[in-house]
Amino acid sequence: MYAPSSVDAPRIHTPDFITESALTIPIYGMLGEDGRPYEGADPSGVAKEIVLAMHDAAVFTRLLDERMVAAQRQGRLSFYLTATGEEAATVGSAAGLEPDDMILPQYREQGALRYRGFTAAQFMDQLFATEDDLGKGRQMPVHYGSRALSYMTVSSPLATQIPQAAGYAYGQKLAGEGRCSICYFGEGAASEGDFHAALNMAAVIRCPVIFFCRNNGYAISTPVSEQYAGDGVAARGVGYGVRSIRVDGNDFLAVYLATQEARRQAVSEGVPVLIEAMTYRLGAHSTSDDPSGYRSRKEEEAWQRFDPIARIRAFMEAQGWWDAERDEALRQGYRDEILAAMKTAEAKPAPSLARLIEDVYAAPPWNLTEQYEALREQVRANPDAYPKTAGRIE
Ligand SMILES: Cc1ncc(C[n+]2csc(CCOP(=O)(O)OP(=O)(O)O)c2C)c(N)n1
Ligand SMILES: [Mg+2]
Repeated sequence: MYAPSSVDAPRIHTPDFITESALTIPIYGMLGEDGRPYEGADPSGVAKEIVLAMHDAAVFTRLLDERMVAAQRQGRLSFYLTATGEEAATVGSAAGLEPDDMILPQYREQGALRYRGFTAAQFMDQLFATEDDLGKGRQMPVHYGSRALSYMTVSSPLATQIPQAAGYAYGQKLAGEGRCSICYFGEGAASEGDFHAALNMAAVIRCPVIFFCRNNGYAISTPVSEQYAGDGVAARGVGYGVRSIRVDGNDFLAVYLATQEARRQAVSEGVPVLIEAMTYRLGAHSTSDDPSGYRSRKEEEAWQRFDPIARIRAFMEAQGWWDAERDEALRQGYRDEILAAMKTAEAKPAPSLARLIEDVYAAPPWNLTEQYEALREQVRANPDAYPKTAGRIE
């Protein structure tokens, strides 16, 4: 690498610009569409238990998403956001980490959280804002967080987590913990200034962070063709001096192996690494969105055949690891567990109203206390408008 002033840089004598297509990054893939390893791709480094664990977490996530969209349609839940089609990207990457590595999510990474062991009950306590919600009911649905599972709470403003991840990883390096952080974000969030600041900072001060981009084709209704003209997000990493790879985001094995290797390099060399996982958001952006207004059925159907869960199933079948009875029992068990957890959460009390102003300050300052008292009076005076909270005033 040459500094601009380097006397060693080779000289050219015609004004040859580097073309915008000079860097066309290939895609790292292990499994073809049919679930068979590509010729020359060796899947033997991925243990059967890991494949099963990834598959199971992805199936749980898919079923959870289906059930919660239905619950939103039934008016039981205000909002939900599915990860359908992106399970290999989130679950596969979580599997490639160590359990103590910090995850800084965007919001569509419930698969990673599930892989770490978040239970159906914990999902429901957050979604329904019960008194057992780890976030004390203060966030809108899908803003999960878990200290025990090293999963930073989701932030709604896009790209918040990207510079935070660089800083967090730098702290881990200074503490000599031998850990790294992973930061998930969409290709849309990579248009935010914070993405650029984070990559530059991480490269210059050498932070052991994995920048994991889920390139799912859309930022709500804006397709990637209207988002950037360069070679995606991986090419930007190279520009900042961050080693970068593009992977097939619907291939569990490739995502797992790439993340494992990224982790090894990040921790052993103390450097950032960027992974761009090419995938497709099969569902709507959220339950507030209707994709039929901006993309065709044909396009969606074309992507169905890359479904990551179908592909890992085909791989398992080819390995002789598939057990139809186990699969049926697994799915039925998850469905029952999710439904039961939802019913339990719906019947649980809301957190006490006072939880609203805790945790930011050691003791709530006068202005928060004043606002709390006004709110308390409002709830007291209109109990019918706040049926869950009315009985939860201290
Ligand atoms: C700073 C900011 N701007 C806009 C929004 C509204 N918004 C929420 S999600 C989203 C699209 C993000 O797309 P992408 O990063 O590709 O993630 P994906 O939803 O595709 O997973 C937008 C514009 C926001 N939350 N924060
Ligand atoms: Mg996107």
